[in-house]
Amino acid sequence: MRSTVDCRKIVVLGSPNVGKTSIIQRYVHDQFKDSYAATLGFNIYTRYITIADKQVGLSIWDVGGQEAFKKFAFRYLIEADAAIFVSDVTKPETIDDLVVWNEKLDEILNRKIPKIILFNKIDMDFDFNLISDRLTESKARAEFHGMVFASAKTGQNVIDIFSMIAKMLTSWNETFGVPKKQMINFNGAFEDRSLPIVFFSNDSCTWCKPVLECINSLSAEFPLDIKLVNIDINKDLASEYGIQSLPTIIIGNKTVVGDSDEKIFRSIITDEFFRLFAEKI
Ligand SMILES: Nc1nc2c(ncn2[C@@H]2O[C@H](COP(=O)(O)OP(=O)(O)OP(=O)(O)O)[C@@H](O)[C@H]2O)c(=O)[nH]1
Ligand SMILES: [Mg+2]
Repeated sequence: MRSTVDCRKIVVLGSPNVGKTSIIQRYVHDQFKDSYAATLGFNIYTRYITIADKQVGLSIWDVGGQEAFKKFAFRYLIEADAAIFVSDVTKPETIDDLVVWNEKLDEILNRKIPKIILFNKIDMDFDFNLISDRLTESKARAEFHGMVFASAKTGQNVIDIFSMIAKMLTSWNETFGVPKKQMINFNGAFEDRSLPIVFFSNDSCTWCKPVLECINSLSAEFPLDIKLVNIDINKDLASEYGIQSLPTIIIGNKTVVGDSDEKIFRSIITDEFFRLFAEKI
């Protein structure tokens, strides 16, 4: 019997030691190992996920981060449907490698696919400032469609990475290179040239409050149309967007999961504002 399951290929890329294998192991087997064994070449994992009542098979390609494996990039990047770029929050310099991987991917694919930046190891001490400085200077920033702060060790926000990718794949618009569903137009926001932002939270999410304050403070600089969605009350909207962890913030067509800082939000808002409105101004 022929399988009718829709299968998609996701490539996981980034510097050595950032936790690519660990993130996949956490997602696929719910396991974590403290020891490090470099991935030689690449390994493929499979997991099925249900999106909008449809089963999607995710074929997850774990690519060894060592320099030598870049030479064979064509072998594993070809026909990728989505990419996860992994960086280590304790080593901001690992953001630089994402630009290199991204260029390789674009060169081989020659088309737009959903891309997510994953900041791993948030269970460790790290300096948000160093991350945001590096990210705002990096060319990789404007290229991604989602950003998740996660930990393979604790499992925090790991499921969001793959459900976000699966959702994007099912609503991907080849022409515009954006997930259609995320082009939200609340209260005529586009007509007013204000940037739509949807902030998913609930009453018990105390750590969501400073993040919301941070975004609110940016409305002095940018015309923002911020819609707050309490997921306990708006259950339908939360399930339509597949919200798993809080806060989840949709800014234009970019999604951010987890804590972030003002500088990162400012740079995402600037990117999205210009992408959506620049040619119309
Ligand atoms: N504290 C902490 N350590 C982590 C986390 N994720 C991975 N590690 C550790 O980081 C090291 C590298 O993890 P790997 O998953 O093997 O890294 P990789 O990116 O696959 O490395 P390459 O295969 O060489 O490209 C291991 O010692 C892991 O235990 C995390 O979220 N928190
Ligand atoms: Mg590995």
